[in-house]
Amino acid sequence: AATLTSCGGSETLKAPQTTAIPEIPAIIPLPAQVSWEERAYAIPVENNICYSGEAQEAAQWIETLLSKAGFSVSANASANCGNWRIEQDSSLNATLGEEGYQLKISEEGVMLKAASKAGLFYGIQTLRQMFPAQIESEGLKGGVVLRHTSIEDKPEFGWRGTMVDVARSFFDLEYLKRHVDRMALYKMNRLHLHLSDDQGWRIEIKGWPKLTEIGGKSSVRRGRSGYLTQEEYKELQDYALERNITIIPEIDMPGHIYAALLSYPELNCDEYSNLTPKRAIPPAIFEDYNVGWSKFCLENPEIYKFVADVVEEMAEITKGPWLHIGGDEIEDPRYEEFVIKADSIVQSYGKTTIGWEEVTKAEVSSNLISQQWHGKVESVVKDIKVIHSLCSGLYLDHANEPGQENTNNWCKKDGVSLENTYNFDNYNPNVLGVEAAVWSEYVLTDEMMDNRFWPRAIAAAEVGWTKGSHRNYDDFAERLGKQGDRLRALDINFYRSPGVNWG
Ligand code: TNX
Repeated sequence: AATLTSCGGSETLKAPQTTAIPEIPAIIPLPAQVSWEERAYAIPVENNICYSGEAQEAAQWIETLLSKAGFSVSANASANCGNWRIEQDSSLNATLGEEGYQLKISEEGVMLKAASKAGLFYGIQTLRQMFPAQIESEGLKGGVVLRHTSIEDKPEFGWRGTMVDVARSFFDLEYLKRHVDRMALYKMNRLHLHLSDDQGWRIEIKGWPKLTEIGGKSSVRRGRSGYLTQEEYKELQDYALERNITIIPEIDMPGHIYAALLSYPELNCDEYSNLTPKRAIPPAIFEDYNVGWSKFCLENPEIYKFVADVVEEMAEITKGPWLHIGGDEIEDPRYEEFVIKADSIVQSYGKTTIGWEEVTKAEVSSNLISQQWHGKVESVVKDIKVIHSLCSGLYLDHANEPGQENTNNWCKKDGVSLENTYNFDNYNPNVLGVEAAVWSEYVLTDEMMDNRFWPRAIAAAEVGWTKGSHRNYDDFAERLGKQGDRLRALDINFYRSPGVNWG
């Protein structure tokens, strides 16, 4: 029990750790319900993790956390034996939902409960944010004190994503894993990869090898080329799934397709002659920025063989239920016919189609998901589900502040500020959630990609997780500033957004 605290600053009377009550932690995203008490729990030197149900993975994550913090740990598959108790119990679904959790810190230790692996994982991310930032880098030598608390938390939206454009400039497996780690810390759960575009093709397709042999070698001017092998894609996918993140692959069709046309000229109508501007023979790579000029030869039924082959291989290597067919920025009388056929091909391989909002001009299946980017398309299918990526708040290739170089500005001339991202509010029952996107025409290095995503993606994470009525920008900015140390410890090249005290 806590005993003496000295008033006179005597050297000999050292207050026991349990009396030092840590500051209220700045958790992001803000939990649904949380109460902090004026008491502290000092983690003992030796720890015993007990778990029940399917909580072994969660026990391992806690073990990792505790060892980074300098404690010794043992784990047991039995319910009630130690100071760390983790319980997976599917019947909690009724109260906590698929991704919710309950976390209690008291004099007995730490108790974490959830209906699923995902919920346990998120409880651990909350806990992780209560530990000092040094656990993210060099680690600690013990002495961690947690504040007593009782948290009951679950997300507002099931879709909390980011999109990385790996097509204009390539971002490799190693970077994407780091990106996944950062998303996980903020409880994001969907990673959309824009795998093909005019400037490059980034995923190995075994039946059409030139896609990567030729299309994988180009990029936007000064950008990076390359591609993911199917093995690398699967490795990333498993790494992400361990962190409750599902990969959504996008093959953008029937426009934004020049890298495939370059690799297989027969997919184009009459050699290259119908392309404007003409990309004539011998096939020249496209490293420019303009969009909306390339397309498949939509009169040629052969293109559907290509679509089916690519969709089949992507469906085979993808564990999540979704395939994204792109569908943006193209005018053609046969566009709608293409979208309907591509949607049914995707469904025939057992997946649900996602497309950029233009696809809903066509009479697509009602389970197709529309990803809105400018919110201007009047969908012909009623009650279609929507993912919000509205460019005015969620296109993070736009400048952090007016005048930032190497950014797009077509949606908002002055850029997309942290507050613009945070204040996104456009709920209706069809909204599945939000996705923050970075297009890579001008994003050529890992450091630049970091700078575009962070910290604005953290704002998007809170928008996806925390109810609108609980959110307040000033409060968010204050909590965010307190995470500055953690972002630095994680070696993230984040943009020091103005108005935030980064510490
Ligand atoms: C629009 S919005 C695009 C991309 C560009 C981006 C640049 C959408 C679905 N497509 O092709 O990279 O603008 O900001």
